[in-house]
Amino acid sequence: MKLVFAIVNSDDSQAVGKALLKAGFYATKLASTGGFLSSGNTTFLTCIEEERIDDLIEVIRQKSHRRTKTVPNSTPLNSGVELPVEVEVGGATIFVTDVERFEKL
Ligand code: 2BA
Ligand code: 2BA
Repeated sequence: MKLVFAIVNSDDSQAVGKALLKAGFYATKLASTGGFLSSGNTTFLTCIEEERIDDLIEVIRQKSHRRTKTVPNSTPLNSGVELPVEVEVGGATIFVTDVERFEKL
């Protein structure tokens, strides 16, 4: 078994959650916060058989979209003016780890 962590933009998390359920995946949703933008995102944890990982990632890919966010620039110009910068965020950031043991009691 593998544990998939999928960090999804908050704007996509409802669509991702629905699609996972529709495709028969079990998941746990955690409310999380991006360290850089300090804005909310959603982390889906799914424990699944290794051979189903690609199907899971495909479902998440279809519902997650890349978008740009404008954020204040922490390094002001010589003039002291702080020009906002654009940062590209999402679709989803996914990590897969091994699971030593999986039980439902
Ligand atoms: P945030 O940390 O809020 O990052 C939002 C976006 O800001 C990132 O989008 C990336 O484009 C940019 N960014 C983040 N850290 C940066 C840095 N140190 N220098 C320059 N730009 C930076 P994504 O890469 O799509 O990441 C979206 C969210 O996924 C992140 O939100 C974070 O919560 C998570 N994430 C991404 N990569 C991760 C990693 N290697 N480990 C843990 N969490 C990660
Ligand atoms: P359980 O299987 O006992 O799961 C209880 C909670 O444990 C789940 O809450 C979820 O948060 C977590 N969980 C279970 N299996 C997981 C896994 N493989 N990976 C990550 N987290 C896992 P809910 O999602 O609210 O589900 C409540 C109950 O609804 C489940 O009880 C199960 O009986 C049923 N269920 C959930 N997803 C289903 C699905 N895709 N198809 C059919 N039944 C589902």
